[in-house]
Parts: sequence; C-alpha cells; structure tokens
Amino acid sequence: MFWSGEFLLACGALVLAGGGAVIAWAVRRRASRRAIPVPADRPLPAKEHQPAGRLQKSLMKTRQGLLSRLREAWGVNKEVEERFSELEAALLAADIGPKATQQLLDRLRPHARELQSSEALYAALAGLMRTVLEDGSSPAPTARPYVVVVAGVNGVGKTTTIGKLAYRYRQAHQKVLLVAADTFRAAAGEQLEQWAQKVGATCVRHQGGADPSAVAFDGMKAATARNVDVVIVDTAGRLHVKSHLMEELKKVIRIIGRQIDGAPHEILLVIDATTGQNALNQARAFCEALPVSGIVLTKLDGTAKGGAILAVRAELGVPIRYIGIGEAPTDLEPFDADAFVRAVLSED
Ligand SMILES: Nc1nc2c(ncn2[C@@H]2O[C@H](COP(=O)(O)OP(=O)(O)OP(=O)(O)O)[C@@H](O)[C@H]2O)c(=O)[nH]1
Ligand SMILES: [Mg+2]
Repeated sequence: MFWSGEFLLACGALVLAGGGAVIAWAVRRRASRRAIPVPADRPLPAKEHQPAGRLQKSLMKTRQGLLSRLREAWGVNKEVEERFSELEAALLAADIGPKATQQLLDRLRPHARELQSSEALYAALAGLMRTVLEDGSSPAPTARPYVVVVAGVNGVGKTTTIGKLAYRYRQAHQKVLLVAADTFRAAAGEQLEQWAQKVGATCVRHQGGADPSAVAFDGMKAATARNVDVVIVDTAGRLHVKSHLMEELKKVIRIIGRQIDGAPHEILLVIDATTGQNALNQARAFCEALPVSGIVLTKLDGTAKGGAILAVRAELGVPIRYIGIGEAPTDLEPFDADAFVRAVLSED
C-alpha cells in the first residue's frame, strides 16, 4: 500500500524536480561567472612573460640612440640655448615627433638651469614623458560577447595583433571567435584561421572577395549562437585615400552594432612604429572617420624609433593600449607608460 505506484511516481517526480533545480542553479552560476569577459591585460603566466626584461631588450636601439644623443646635447660648458637645440634634435631623431617634442621642451625650459647633469635631464624627461603618455590600460570589458574591431593600413600587423590578442584572452580562459572581415586579400582569411588554430579560438570566414559586412554579420550571429566571450574582427588594410574603402569599414561597424547592442566595444587602430610620419597621417585619417578607442603600436622590437609612441599619443590624442614586440603569440604587451619610460631612459 505504502509503496503504491502513485507514491513512487510522486517520489520520482520530486527527485527529477530537485535534480533539475540543481542543474539550473549550476548553469546559472556558471553563466554568472562567465558573464563579463576578463580584460586582456591580465599578466600572462610568468614562464613565458618577463615584461620588464623583454621591453628593455626590445627598446634597446631606441634607448641607446636617445641616451647617447641626450648625453651629447647636455654636455658640459654649453649654453642653455645650444643644449636645447641639440635636445630638440635628439628627441626628433628618436621619432618623438614635433608636437610631443615641443611639449617636452616647453615644460623643461623653466627648469633649464637646475638641470646640470645629464642624469638630472633624464629624470626630468622621464616625468614629462609619463604625463604625455598618460594611462593606456584597456577598459575592462563591459559586455558579453565583447566585440573588438581591429583596423589599420596594409601590413602594419593587424592579423598578427589579433592572433596575439586572442592568445591573451585564451590564457584568461575566454572563449574567443575571430572574424575574417578582411576579404580584400585572398590569403587573409587563411592567415586568421591559422592563428585561431594556434591559440585555440574559432574562426568565421567566407571566400576571398566576399562582402566584408556579410562576414561581419555571420560573425556576430555565430558569436551569439556559440556563446563566445570575445569576438575580434579583422579588417582589410585600407588606404585612407580610397574613401570608399573607409565607407566600407564604417558599414562593417554599423552591421556589428545592429547585431549586438553596444558593439563594437573597442576599435583598435594598429600602427607600425617603424613607418614614421606617414603612418601618423594615415592614422589621423582613421581617427577622423571612425571612433577609434585605442592604438596598438607594432614592431617596436628592434627599431630605433620607439619614440613614435609619444608622437602618436600627442598627435592623435588616443590612448596606446598595446605594443607589439615580435611575431610570437606572447609578443603583445598591454602598454605601461611607466615601464616604457624606464626602458628608454635608464642606462643599461
Ligand atoms: N617584428 C615584428 N613583426 C611583426 C609584428 N607585428 C606583425 N609583424 C609582422 O608584420 C608582417 C605583417 O603582419 P600582418 O599581421 O600580416 O599585417 P596586416 O596588417 O594584417 O596586413 P594586411 O592583412 O596585408 O593588411 C608579418 O610578417 C608579421 O609577422 C611585431 O610586433 N614585431
Ligand atoms: Mg591582415
């Protein structure tokens, strides 16, 4: 009687309902833990990442060139004016650019007589450079999926930067999707796919020559369907002089915004540090056309033109988010103004 069929059925239903509740709780808990992607500027595991030493090494040529010129400029028995004109030449030679150079000189001038030794000059310059560069840390992601669009002219290192950025997010256990909206160059999608495989991300791509907006559309659909944390969109290397290409980029951004509320959450402009003033003019055209939220300065490894960071910051007024110091997945650093200044102004 006691173990009647109805009773057992009721017990079974209770057990099922309890189990269901536990599963729902676990899913909700997991979803809430994954709600917002973590920032990509979390440090990488120590084994493959010794930022201070690597930055110091990457900026060796910049540092050596700058320090020897500064020492020369600030030589003993020189008039203040002579010192300043040589200092100006030294800063320009390090690709610091006319605007940032002028800012540094104007702020140094009132203290000219107090700065007797070259060490005193380095210390004063370091403080001033920090104020030009300001804080470059990335905003913490505020949405999921968190969509990042990467733009810039041909060959600056967009696709490589995307691979390295995806690697950083993967190291933070984020589910990453790469979207190959660069359909301009046939091999571009393949290159992105290879990066996706290398770092453990997935990739959405179409045939070469497809409409970039259609790829972006499919990418956003896939991002939502696959429940990814971070989406990074590659775009074609465009020439700012071809304004219809810039329009195409705007369209890609519009399509992304229509699919995912508030997206793209970041638009990163990639600039090649070795290309000087011309790169700046191209970058300015991008910043005028698009709401660029941050700069990635690539190829800082091995160049003597590391001062370009100051030029870019002063001229464009957009924060530097990351720097590229090589071609390996670990070669992207969140930009740290303090570490950068130490790396270019401390004697070895
Ligand atoms: N040394 C060095 N090389 C880099 C860095 N970033 C990119 N590269 C190299 O620069 C070259 C161009 O990089 P890509 O990532 O293909 O550049 P892109 O902007 O995507 O080029 P397009 O798709 O043609 O517009 C490749 O050989 C990269 O390996 C860097 O930080 N340091
Ligand atoms: Mg590319």
